[in-house]
Amino acid sequence: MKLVFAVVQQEDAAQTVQALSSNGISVTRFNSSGGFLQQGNATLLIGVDEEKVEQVVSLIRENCRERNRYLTPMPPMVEPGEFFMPYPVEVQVGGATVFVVNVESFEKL
Ligand code: 2BA
Repeated sequence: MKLVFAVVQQEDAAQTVQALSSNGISVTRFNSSGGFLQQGNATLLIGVDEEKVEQVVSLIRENCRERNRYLTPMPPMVEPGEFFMPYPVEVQVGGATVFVVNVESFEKL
């Protein structure tokens, strides 16, 4: 058995969960946030037999798309009379960041 962790954008999370569920794949969704942008995203936790991992990754790929986000840098300390114009920095996010790990044991109690 494998455990798939997928960090997805919030906009894509509901339809990805729906696609997985309607294909009979169990999924748990956590609200999370990225360390770099400090913006909300979602992490999906999906436990599946190894032969289903490819299907899971395909469903995630089909439902998550790349987007541009903007990060406004923190202003530095400026001396009186100096002027700082914080230009937003464009960052490409997604479709999804996917980790697949081995499961040592799986029980439903
Ligand atoms: P964030 O950490 O908020 O990162 C958002 C996007 O910012 C990233 O998109 C990437 O394009 C950019 N980015 C991240 N760190 C950067 C850096 N040090 N310098 C320049 N740009 C940087 P994605 O790569 O698509 O990642 C989306 C989200 O997936 C991340 O949100 C984070 O929550 C998660 N993630 C990505 N890689 C991860 C990893 N190795 N381990 C754990 N979570 C990860």
